[in-house]
Amino acid sequence: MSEAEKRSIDPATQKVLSRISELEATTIWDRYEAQQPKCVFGDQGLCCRLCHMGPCRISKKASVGVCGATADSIAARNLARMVAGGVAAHSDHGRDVAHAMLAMSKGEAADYNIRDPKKLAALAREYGVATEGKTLEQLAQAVGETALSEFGQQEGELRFAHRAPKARQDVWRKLGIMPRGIDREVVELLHRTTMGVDNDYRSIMRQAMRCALADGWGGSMITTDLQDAMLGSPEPIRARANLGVLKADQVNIVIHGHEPLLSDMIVEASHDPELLKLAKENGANGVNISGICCTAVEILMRRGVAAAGNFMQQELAIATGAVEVMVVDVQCLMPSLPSMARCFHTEVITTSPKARLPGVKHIEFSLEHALDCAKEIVRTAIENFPNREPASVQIPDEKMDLVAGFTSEYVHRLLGGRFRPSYRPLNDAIIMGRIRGVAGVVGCTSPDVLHDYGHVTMVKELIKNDVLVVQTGCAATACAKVGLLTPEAAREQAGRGLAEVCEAVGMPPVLHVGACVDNSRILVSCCEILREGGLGEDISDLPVAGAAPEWMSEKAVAIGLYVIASGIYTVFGQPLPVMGSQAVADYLTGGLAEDVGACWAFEADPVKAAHMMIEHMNQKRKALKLQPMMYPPQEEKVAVGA
Ligand code: SF4
Ligand code: MSK
Repeated sequence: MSEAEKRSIDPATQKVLSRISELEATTIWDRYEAQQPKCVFGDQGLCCRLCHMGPCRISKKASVGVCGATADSIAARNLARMVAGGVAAHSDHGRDVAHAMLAMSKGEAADYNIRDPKKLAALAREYGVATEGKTLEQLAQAVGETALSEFGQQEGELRFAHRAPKARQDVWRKLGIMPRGIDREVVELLHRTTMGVDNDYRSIMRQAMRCALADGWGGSMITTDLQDAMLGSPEPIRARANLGVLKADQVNIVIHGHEPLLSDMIVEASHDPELLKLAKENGANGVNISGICCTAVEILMRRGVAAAGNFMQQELAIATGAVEVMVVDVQCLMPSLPSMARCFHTEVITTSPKARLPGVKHIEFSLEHALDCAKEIVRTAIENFPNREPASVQIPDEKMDLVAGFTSEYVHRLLGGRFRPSYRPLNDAIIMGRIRGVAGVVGCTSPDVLHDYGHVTMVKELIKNDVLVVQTGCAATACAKVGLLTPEAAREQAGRGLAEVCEAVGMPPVLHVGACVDNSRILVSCCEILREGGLGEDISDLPVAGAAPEWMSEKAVAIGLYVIASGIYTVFGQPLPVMGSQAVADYLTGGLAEDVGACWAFEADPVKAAHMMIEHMNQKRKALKLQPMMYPPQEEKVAVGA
C-alpha cells in the first residue's frame, strides 16, 4: 500500500498526494503526523487553561487543578466551549443572512432579490406577520427583523423551536433547556464555563444542550430558511464531484468556505459576457467555477456547480496547478492555503472581514456591491490565467455524477405528488418494513482517519440494510465521489426494500440535503414524518439515527449535541475529548438518554457503527410495534463507480 493509499481511499486524492510528495509543500496529513503523538491531556479533555493560575493538567500526581476543579468539570467545560464555538459559527452565518435579507428589503443590496416568494410568505406567516397586501420587500423586512431579533432575544423561546413536536418541547421545558435567544445561550455557556462558575458537569452539559439547540432550531434553521427564500429553495439537480471537475482549458475559480451570498454572485459574474470575452483574450475557453466544503454545497444545491472536493482536499485542489483563484469566506479554511498557493500561480483571496490570511489578497465582500466584488474576483482569476504553467498542471480524471437538492419540502412533493404533497409513502414504507429507518450521516473529513473511508463504508452498509440515508456537508461530498448519490445506486447498492421505494420515485438511496447548516432540514423532516402519523409522538420514538464518522470541527460537536438533544441517537467515529472523565463520558454515552431520550456512542469501525445504528432502529421499530422487515439483508452487490 502506498503512502497516499494509507491516507485516502479516493483515487483523485491519492494521485495529487503522490504529486505533492515531489514538491516543497506539506499537506494536512504531513502536519498531522508532525503533531503525533497527540497530547494525552488535551485529547482526554484534562487540560485546563481558563485562568493564569494554570494551565492545569489532571494526572495521578494532581487530581484537581489549582482552583480545585476536578477532571469532570474540566472535561465538561472544555467540551461545552467547543459547543459554544460551533454554535457561534453557524449562528453568525445566520445573522449575516438575516442582515442581507433586511438590507435587500431596504434597497441596500440591489444585487439580491427573493427567488422563493412562497417560502418567504410561509416564513412570514410562521413569524405571525400578516401577508395580505404586502410587497415582497415588506415581507422580507418583517422576516429579516424577526429573525435578527432571535439572536438578541433575552426571554421566551426561540420561534423555530416550536416546530418540534409538543412532546419534545415538553422535554426541553422540563429540563430547562428550551433555548431563549441565540446569543444569550452562547454567552451564558461561556460565562458558566469561565473560572469559578459552574462546576457540575451535568449542569454544564445541560446549558451546552440549550446552546446547541439554539443552533439547530435557531441559528442554523434561520440560515437555511432565509437563504432558501433569498437564493432559492434547492430542487433535485445534477452535478459532479471530485477534483476532475477542474478544467485544463478554462480559468478555474474554486470557492471555499460556508456562506453562499458571495459565491452565488461569483457564479452570476462567471456568465458575464464581458468577462467571458476577457477570458478568451487571455487564452482560456471559459470560466469554470467549483467549490470546496460547504460553500460548494450551497451553490451545488442551488445552481448545480461542481464540488471539487471536501475539507481534506482544499490544498489538493491548488496542487493540481490548475487553479487561478481560490476564494474563501469563513470556516474550515486551512491557514496553510497560501503556502500551497506559493508553489503554483494560484491567488488565494479572502473576502470576509472576519477571516483574513496574512500576506493574502483581500477583496472585501459587501452587500451593497456584491456583484461588483464578484466581478473583480472573476477578473483577477482571468488575468492570472496566463501565469499558469501548463507543464505543472495535473488534474486527476476522477469526477462522478450526482443528484443533490433534496429539501424536506421537496421530499414532501416527491413522495406525495405536487397536488397532494405528503410524507405518507415514506411513513408507510417504514411501517411496512420496506425501509428500516433513516440515518443522517454528516460531518467533516479529518486526518485522524482514512479519508472518506468512514463515510463511504458506513453509508454502503446502511443502504444495504434498507436504511435511507440523508447527508450534508463534506460527508455528502465523500459519498458523491463514489456514485452513491445517483438513482442508479439504489438498484446497485441498496437493499431490496429501499431499492423498490427509490426506484418507484427515481431518487437516490442517499439524499443530499445541503451544507452543515442544513442539518436543520433533517430536524424538520423528522417533524414532518411524525406529523404524518403512525411512528410515535416524539422524535426519540422514530427509527432514526445520526452519525459523523470523520468529525473534526467544533461545529460537528454542536450539531451532534443538538441532534441528540432533539432525541436522535448519534455515533461519532472518534470519541469526544472527554474520556479522561469517566463521569462525563458515561453521561454523554448513557445518562443523556434519561434526560433527552438519546445519547452519543463512539465507534471507529464504520461497519460496526452502522450496525449500532441499525440495532437502534430495530429497537425503535419494536417499540412502535412496526411490521418485520419485508426482505432479508442483501448480499454484496456490484459496487457503484467501480
Ligand atoms: Fe487551573 Fe482552575 Fe485556572 Fe483551570 S480554572 S487553569 S483548573 S486554576
Ligand atoms: S465544511 S464543518 S469540514 S462538514 Fe461544513 Fe466540512 Fe465539517 Fe467544515
